[in-house]
Amino acid sequence: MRFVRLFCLAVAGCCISFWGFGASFSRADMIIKAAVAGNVADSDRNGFGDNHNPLPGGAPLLMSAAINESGGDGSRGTVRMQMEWDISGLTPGQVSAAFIVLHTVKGTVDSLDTFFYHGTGEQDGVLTDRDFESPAEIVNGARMVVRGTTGQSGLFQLDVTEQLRADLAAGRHFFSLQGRVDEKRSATEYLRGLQVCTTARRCLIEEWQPRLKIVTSYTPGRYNYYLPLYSTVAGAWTGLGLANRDRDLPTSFMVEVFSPRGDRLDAISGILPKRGQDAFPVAKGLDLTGWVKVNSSRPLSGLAFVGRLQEPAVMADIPFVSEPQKCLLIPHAVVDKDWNTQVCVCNPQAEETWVRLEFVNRAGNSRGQKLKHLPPRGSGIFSLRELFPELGQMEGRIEIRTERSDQKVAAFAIYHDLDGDGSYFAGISADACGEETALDGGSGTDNPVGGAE
Ligand SMILES: [Ca+2]
Ligand SMILES: [Ca+2]
Repeated sequence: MRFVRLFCLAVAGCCISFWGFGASFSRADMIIKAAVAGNVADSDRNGFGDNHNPLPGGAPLLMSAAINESGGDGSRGTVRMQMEWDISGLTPGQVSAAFIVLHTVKGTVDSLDTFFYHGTGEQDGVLTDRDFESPAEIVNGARMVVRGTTGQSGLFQLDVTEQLRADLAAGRHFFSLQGRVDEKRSATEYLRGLQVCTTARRCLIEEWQPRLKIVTSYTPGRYNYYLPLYSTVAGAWTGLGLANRDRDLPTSFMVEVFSPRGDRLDAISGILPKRGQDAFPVAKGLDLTGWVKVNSSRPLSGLAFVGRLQEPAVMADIPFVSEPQKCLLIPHAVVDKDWNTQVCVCNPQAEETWVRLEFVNRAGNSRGQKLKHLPPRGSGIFSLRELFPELGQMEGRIEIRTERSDQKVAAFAIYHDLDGDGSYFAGISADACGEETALDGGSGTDNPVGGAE
């Protein structure tokens, strides 16, 4: 019996028309293009810069941090990517969140992770040799890994809210960031990280130059909602739809996109008119998965669509979770030769948590349980096939419980076929467990809730 097949949505046309809603009147980000972004290098290994890209100029179009490089200006010895933005028009109060957006292009020899440092160089909007050596602090959690095939372009974003606020408070006029690979890695071998577009004039697409994206002046509201899953990995896309439930007042909103490790990767803010609605993609181009938090000043109704454009095109909807729970129930879970179930759990709290995933068969008997760690503001996707390999075939339900009774999580499951072409793909919402509902007097009511911050 495969009743869930009825829920399958294999509608490419629907996915495409969704993008028609992408141009929105309401979202309010400020974009500052880099004053300069290019390579600076130390060719004689004395710790001081001695060559740099001749920017502003027509070339080079791409930069990358490297060691033991041999080449022209900016490409000899130990090479760092130096980026500077003019922030003289900003005040600290304007910055609710700030992200650096880098357009990447995978080169043939790219292999190393790139790390990012803040406060580097002479902060003057000009690329000079001395930009190489100034003291700098590493931006925690910012690690650009090499993805994709040669020539493939992508996006990398990092949260620099704290760093930008500190610079503005100190009265700085330029914000600077430096990309470096592990410079102790090898004494002789040429190794480099992922390529990033520079500010060279010949760069045909201006949006590909490094940008500082700022969410301005957002005042957090009292309503929080959670989407336990988004994905933009391997051709997947995620779109978010929001509706203001208030018939009399507009609402402000902020959408925050988190990685499974708990790093905030993006934020989008905006205003919805009374009875208004908006829809837009999240994490577009980031090639990542994770979870989403939505905050608003008035109550919202909303959902996400996650899908895949390549054939077979598939789509599933993910409802908003307004109240995280300490016990959640996935009412249908199957693992066999034809089917798999993946459970997505997010931890909206600022502290780590442990969750116990228990498989209960159709007769109501526990068949096994596994304990999984979720970092602060992190999430996990657990394939039941991989989580319970010892059980082989499974049919029943999954219960998810936090180990500590004061901690709460949100969850969602994806149920998909393995034997066919992958077009059977359904989302399954997690319900509060029965005992939870009884204790808490029901779920799905309007928050504010206590589970978030
Ligand atoms: Ca030198
Ligand atoms: Ca400089």
